Amino acid sequence: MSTLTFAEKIAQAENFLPINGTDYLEFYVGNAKQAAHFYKTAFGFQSVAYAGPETGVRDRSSYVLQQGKIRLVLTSGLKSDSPICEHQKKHGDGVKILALWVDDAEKAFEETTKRGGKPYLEPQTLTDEFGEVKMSGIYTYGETIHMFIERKNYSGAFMPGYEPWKSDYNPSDVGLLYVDHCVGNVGWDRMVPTVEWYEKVMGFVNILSFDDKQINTEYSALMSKVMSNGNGFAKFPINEPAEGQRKSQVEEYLDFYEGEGVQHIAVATKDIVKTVTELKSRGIEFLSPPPEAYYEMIPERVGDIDEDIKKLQSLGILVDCDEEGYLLQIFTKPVEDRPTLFYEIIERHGAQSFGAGNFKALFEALEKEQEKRGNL
Ligand code: TYF
Ligand code: FE
Repeated sequence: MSTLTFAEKIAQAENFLPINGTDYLEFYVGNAKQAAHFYKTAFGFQSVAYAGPETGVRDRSSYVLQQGKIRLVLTSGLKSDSPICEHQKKHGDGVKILALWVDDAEKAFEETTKRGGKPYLEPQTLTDEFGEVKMSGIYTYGETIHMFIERKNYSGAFMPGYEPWKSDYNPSDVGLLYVDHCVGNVGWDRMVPTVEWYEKVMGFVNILSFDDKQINTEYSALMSKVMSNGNGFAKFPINEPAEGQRKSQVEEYLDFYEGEGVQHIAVATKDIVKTVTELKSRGIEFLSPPPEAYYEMIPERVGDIDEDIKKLQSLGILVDCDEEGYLLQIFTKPVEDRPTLFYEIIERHGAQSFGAGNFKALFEALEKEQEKRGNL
């Protein structure tokens, strides 16, 4: 065990790219209109803004949704020759852009590209009557993009080009608050270069690592390293497949996404029991709960927790702890037909880790699903 606390590790990050948090996550999907309905109905997101032919944007439609600080943009291309449609054809629905809120989008672009970041979008200023938004972007793993968004005092719905989306259909939220972390799956032998890329290009630090010996029980083998920026507001764990008895879950992802990409988005709640109860009632499917014995072990493995263990068990919520506290987490099944993107719901009580104590229980449940798909 390392003697540094998470705060001490994070403080070692470089400071050339100050980040205030996640600005938005943009998905390229086959049918943004229906995807928006799903995220409203099932996940409780609220309608915020729209851009498309009706607002003068010819080649795409984008729906902006929000819950707490989490902002999603769901985008579809409108013609088969659109790069958005090409992306969707290859990868299926998936996360294209992890947008970070920065103070200076131009400096973010300069600092990262001079360290080797591959340009995606040169710095641009978008203006309308509500102010201006500056943005720039670079490639990270696969075809995934980090966009840098600077919005000093922009007062419009989302950004220039978008109009407020006033909908008569407004299902209630489910208590989701902010993006806790976004995990990327990379290919064989791509972990080290990707970690080095986050260190060199973004100034991030590696705060936690799991090698295949820790994660490879008899279950899906993988390696994982968590990268964080200097204030912990941007955390990107990176997974690489590892050789095991069975096909790695990361490899299954790579096969079906046809490349590297975002594996899961972890969203925080203050009341996981309430959030998960609500999500289930709206049709969100979660991985099957671990066996009874898992819950019997919690008092000795984790110690005292505020929640009723029976309640956690009835919902299949997992519990883990580290030196700084405990956390509660649960994972959805993939939210599309390809076994690619899924969600994690997480409630932290001090713990800054990612639930390594749950890997065995979690991967057993994951593997059950993988087996049903015939991909072991
Ligand atoms: O973000 C994490 O590292 C945890 C654990 O397929 C995890 O949520 C790792 C791999 C995976 C699912 C969860
Ligand atoms: Fe996670």
